[in-house]
Amino acid sequence: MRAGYFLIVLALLVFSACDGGDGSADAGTDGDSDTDGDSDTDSDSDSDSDSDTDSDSDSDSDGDPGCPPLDPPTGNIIDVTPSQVGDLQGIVAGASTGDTILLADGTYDLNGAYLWFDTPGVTLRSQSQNPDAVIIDGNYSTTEIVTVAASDVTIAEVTLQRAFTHPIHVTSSDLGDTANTLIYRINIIDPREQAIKINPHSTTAGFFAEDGEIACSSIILTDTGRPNVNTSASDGCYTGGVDAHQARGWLIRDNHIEGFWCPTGTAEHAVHMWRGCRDTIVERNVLINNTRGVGFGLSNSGTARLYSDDPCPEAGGAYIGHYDGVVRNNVIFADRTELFDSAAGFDCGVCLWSACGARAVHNTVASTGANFSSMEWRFAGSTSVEITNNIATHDLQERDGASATQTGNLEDALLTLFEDIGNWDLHLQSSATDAIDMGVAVEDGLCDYDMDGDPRDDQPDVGADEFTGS
Ligand SMILES: [Ca+2]
Ligand SMILES: [Ca+2]
Repeated sequence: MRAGYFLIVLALLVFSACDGGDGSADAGTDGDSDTDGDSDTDSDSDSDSDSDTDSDSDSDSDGDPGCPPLDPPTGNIIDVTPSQVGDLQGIVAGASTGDTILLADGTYDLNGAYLWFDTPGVTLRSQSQNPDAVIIDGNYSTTEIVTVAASDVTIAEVTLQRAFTHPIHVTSSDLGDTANTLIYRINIIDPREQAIKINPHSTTAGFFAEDGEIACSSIILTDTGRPNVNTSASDGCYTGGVDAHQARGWLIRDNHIEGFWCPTGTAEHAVHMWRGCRDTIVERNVLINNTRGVGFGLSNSGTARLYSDDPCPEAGGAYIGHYDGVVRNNVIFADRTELFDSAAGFDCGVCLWSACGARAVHNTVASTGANFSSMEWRFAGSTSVEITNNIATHDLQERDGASATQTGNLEDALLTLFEDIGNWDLHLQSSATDAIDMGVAVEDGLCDYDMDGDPRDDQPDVGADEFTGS
């Protein structure tokens, strides 16, 4: 069993145990969720992480590095215990490059304090390496729990819950880009707004948040947290998973993102890269019961980052929401009646709007209820994409004259192709002859491995799983 497989199965088991379509959408409507501080928690699933590591070590771009615990800290270590929570904001502000702030197990009630990282090369992580055991609680009074405004900052192996706005905000500064942020093996629970916001500090300075990684993390909006979502901002459901503006070179891999929908209004995507993002790789994520799965771009006009090397000349100057990038080996699944019955429903699995040169390869998009589209590409002129070897239980859909090259996809697939959808196991069954060996060969390096880290064979299977008979 490979690392990725183990991780996904474990995540599926844990998450299904706590939220497996039990129909309790109204469980949290009493609004008291912020009084106790723990109820939600559950989650974490991937925390275990099992160290398996193995990970096949290949150096290919899409090889699976797994989710092992972070390497031991080096350099200066600042030990902090929950009793020091009142000093934590100052400890972060005063940290020097190379420092690691090592949090002992327990709950850190910030109660309005915030952690602002404006010195490069500072790390915040748990001593135990157990993300479930270190809870940084914003109690819906802290706005942004963590702000990253300097390069080479790492946030790892902790839980961030109940931010009034964003649990993590990565932003450039007036001094320059914020590069190489690493967000690794964390839990984010019940953000009131988008869980991880990434954007420029200034619209005029020309500095951006670049080359970050979000990996092996769990980002969940629970039924308890959903009634607390900011409904006064755009679309009446101002929340989502990862929301990046004008960011280049981000890797978003091996995360579990779940529950981003509202009864009314439209939640932002589980992973949304737009306003001129570029070269994003989104791979091996499991996205469960969200209004929208992966989005590259959104509108066809507005403020967007431009690039001097003109990476999409074929658009002739049209507004571009996202340049290039790859969406591969993701599992996007919906099975909650409450989501289907919500105002926005399950809207789209992979949503490419004003996306120039995006490639969606070997994803599995499945749903037990109707959606608007499993995958869609929208807006003429600005959107030209490749849709290859995906499996979808519903439609792959062109909108508004967008252009796509479609090869090797299986559309309107039956749910019976999958191993155990009740437990969110979207591996192929041995009987899935509509899918096994039915894809087309793709170029080396584009998708050499599947969601488990299994190598693709000469006759690739459609979807995220290469069936190996296990
Ligand atoms: Ca095959
Ligand atoms: Ca496999």
